[in-house]
Amino acid sequence: MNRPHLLSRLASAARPTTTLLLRARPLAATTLAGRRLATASTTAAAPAADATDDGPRFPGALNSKYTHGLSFIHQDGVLPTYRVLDKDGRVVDASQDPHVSAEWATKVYKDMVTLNTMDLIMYEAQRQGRISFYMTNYGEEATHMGSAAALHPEDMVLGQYREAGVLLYRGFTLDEFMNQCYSNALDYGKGRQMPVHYGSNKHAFQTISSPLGTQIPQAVGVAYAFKRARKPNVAITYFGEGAASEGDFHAALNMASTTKSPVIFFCRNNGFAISTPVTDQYAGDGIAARGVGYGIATLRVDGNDVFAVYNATRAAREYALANNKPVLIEAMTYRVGHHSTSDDSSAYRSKREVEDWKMRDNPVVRFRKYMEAQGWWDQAKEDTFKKDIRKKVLEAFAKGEKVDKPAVSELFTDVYDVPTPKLKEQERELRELMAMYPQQYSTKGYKQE
Ligand SMILES: Cc1ncc(C[n+]2csc(CCOP(=O)(O)OP(=O)(O)O)c2C)c(N)n1
Ligand SMILES: [Mg+2]
Repeated sequence: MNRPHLLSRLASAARPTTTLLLRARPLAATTLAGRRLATASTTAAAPAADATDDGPRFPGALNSKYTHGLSFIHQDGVLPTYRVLDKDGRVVDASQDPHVSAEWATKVYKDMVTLNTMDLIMYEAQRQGRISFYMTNYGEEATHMGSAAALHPEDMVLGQYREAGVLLYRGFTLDEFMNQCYSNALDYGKGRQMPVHYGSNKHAFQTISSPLGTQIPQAVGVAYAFKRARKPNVAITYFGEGAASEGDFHAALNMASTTKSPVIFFCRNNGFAISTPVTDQYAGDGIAARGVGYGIATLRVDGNDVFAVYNATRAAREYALANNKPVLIEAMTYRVGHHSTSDDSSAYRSKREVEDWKMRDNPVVRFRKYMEAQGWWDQAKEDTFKKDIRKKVLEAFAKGEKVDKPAVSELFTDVYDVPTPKLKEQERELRELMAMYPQQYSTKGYKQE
């Protein structure tokens, strides 16, 4: 007997018009709007349904038919990974070429190199004790730039923490990055957040928060509000495959699916949740298979391929807006750096494995090869740009380090419109302590009141 394929079963159980898998097609702008997404393959046989019967009509599965075959559903396939560029930067199928301009490609490439440069310098700064914490983005650059380039500047971003490139693409300046990492008086968060917990109203980028997964249901709320206001924008939420183990992830997917909210769930599957490899995180087919289970259009994509991520996000955005529905993208990649400056990944994975990934599939190198083949980039441009951007990052770094820390009084502002009696009491107590122990509570380097 044929073993039913989980996805095919789910697909065939859905209404004929329901679309489960988002399959990429050529991206001519005219064909994108209102496109009907491809359905999951239904070639694998499901247990024979009784065609003579109308079906049980249970409200929980209205279109289900009776069957006389007793068989459990097993997953026996793995969802494919959509890609456009091969490892040498060549477009594999011309129909998928997004036909970008030299200007588009140059910005994307330069932003990826800028991100690498900033990561290198800030990581070292933490090692030298100049900032308290940092997280690098090595290996995941294409997921940032490819997705950011496909969004509208007013689409709301709700990130996890390893998506600095999205903010960079949107125009957050090096100074703004440094002010946040130095928790100085110019930081929009007034120094109250850990480094890399960026946020910017101007860039429609909600402030990062440390507890995993909280941004995922929040993004559904944003998308639902957009829909209610008839605002032609989506919310996009980024999260790691580790965060997808949180209850919030599941609640969010179901909420988005049932409220029909235009949200893009963008999972960066980089193989690890700190030290826990994916093999210990789940036994199913990654995160994509979960989207299908919640009735959400889903696509797995090569996260090291800027074009694949770009095409996927662009199609997802158009689909979400045209249909008022969520989309899930699982971008497959590899976390090349340590989890954060608090981690040493050599304790749980071999250095050799990391080196292999760097050599075998580096998203920045892959895109550079594409650029070079177009005649848009060469070694001389690379050398000049790298030198120039390093100088700019170091200048911003030196500038950010010199700015005073926020005034002490800012510790007590903003949460409440009018400070509560308890807060006032705490401030009074703090000031007493500062007066009593001026050495220990020096305000040198802090903005004076
Ligand atoms: C609710 C909660 N649980 C645990 C943590 C600790 N923690 C921080 S990051 C992380 C791993 C997340 O992995 P993943 O979502 O895959 O993102 P990645 O770091 O790989 O980008 C964990 C367990 C946390 N911040 N919040
Ligand atoms: Mg991860």
